[in-house]
Amino acid sequence: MTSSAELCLLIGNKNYSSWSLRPWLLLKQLGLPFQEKRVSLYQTETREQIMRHSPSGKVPALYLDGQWVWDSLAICETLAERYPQAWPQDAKARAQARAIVAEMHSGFFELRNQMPMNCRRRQALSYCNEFLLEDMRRIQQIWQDCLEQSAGPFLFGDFSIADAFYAPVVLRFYSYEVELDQPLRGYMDTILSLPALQEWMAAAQAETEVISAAEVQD
Ligand SMILES: N[C@@H](CCC(=O)N[C@@H](CS)C(=O)NCC(=O)O)C(=O)O
Repeated sequence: MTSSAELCLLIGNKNYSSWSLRPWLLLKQLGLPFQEKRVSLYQTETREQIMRHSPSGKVPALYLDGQWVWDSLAICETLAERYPQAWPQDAKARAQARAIVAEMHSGFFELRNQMPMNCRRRQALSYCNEFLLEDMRRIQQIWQDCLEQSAGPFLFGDFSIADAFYAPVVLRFYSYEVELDQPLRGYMDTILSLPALQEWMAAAQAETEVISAAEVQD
């Protein structure tokens, strides 16, 4: 087991950094105390600050057991080796969770481009093209299937890495005022009411940097 005192998570702006939110939320839900090091993204000095810890030049990165691990999925998998409750315990559910996490990690480009995370936003898009609608449809199908199988309240019953990966989508749907029916609305409420997520959103509200949607690489 890792001594939690050694954990340090490098993150970007809470308002914009959807990748940072994933391991941050997982650490919180696992109940692991950790230090937080925040860099302000897309500034002149940003790359140099990140490169001190994360050779990819991207956040998030986690320091544990004397080494830095970068990339949100690699961080969550590394934590799951030590805290197996991070994945569903049933092997079939775990395989499905890994599949939908991989789908999130490597896809949904229209959603990322057209609905970048912005916790402070509260405004619907004026227009959605068919590609964005397709991403949104697929995500809703994923949530529907998982919640039907698990009966909730999280995608696989208990909170898992899958929820950490889809939490930024919940925030996007909330910010861009996407209306959903039950049980998806209930799932959004479950995520949005997590004390940790409330803490993240409050910190995002308090941030002062403003980054244009075109600059954010989500
Ligand atoms: N696949 C990476 C993506 C990380 C990523 O793109 N992070 C963005 C911020 S949310 C970043 O660090 N951008 C800084 C830059 O490109 O200069 C992960 O999962 O961690």
